[in-house]
Amino acid sequence: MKSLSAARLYGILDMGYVAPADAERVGAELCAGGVDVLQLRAKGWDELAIEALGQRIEPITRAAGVPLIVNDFPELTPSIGAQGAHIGQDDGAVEDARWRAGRALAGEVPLPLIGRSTHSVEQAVAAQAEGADYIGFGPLFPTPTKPGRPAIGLADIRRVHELVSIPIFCIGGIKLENLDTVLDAGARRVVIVSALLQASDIATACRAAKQIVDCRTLPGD
Ligand code: 3NM
Repeated sequence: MKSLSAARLYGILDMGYVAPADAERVGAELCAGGVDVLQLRAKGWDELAIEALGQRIEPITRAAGVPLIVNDFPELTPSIGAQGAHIGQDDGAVEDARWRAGRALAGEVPLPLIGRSTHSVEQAVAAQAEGADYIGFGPLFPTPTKPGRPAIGLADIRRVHELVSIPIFCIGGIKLENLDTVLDAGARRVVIVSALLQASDIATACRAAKQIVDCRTLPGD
């Protein structure tokens, strides 16, 4: 299984962009294209439907050695067989999410990973302090994938990397066209959603993004 600490490109199977019948194909294309982590995000879906979808996707991520992260519903982590869950600012404490994601299994399997969305340097520092395994940091640019959330721009990327040592995945409006700019601003890890899911060839777009991010990675980074 790929490790979170080595992850550079985080993909999201966002069901706002994917027809349910295409979920396995799109998940497989993202994995084939080289995502290092895959999140299942199905806003507005009920928990039972997300569980069933997750159970369809998990064999694909497992075969690819890609950690699978469930958005919003930590308690679905064990029944899906996912590696962890992602929560937002309003979703309670990280430790609570980890407990719901299967703390009872501690000692038998690795503890579930818990990621937190952060939208400022202060929130990023707080997420690390409360034990998050990684954070999202954004949205850097306005994005149709999370409408209504103000963009935070690129100015704080260097500072957040100085203050936070857990993996930081910059997110929001990142595309192949602005990826170099984002990396120039100090990002080392990125999440790309619509620019991959709306590409005419998802795996090829993914490989191109992965190559750009990987070739900026310094030895020991
Ligand atoms: N979370 P795209 S931005 C799911 O800032 C999500 O917390 C964000 O999608 C945050 O790559 C975002 O299409 C959407 O802009 C990212």
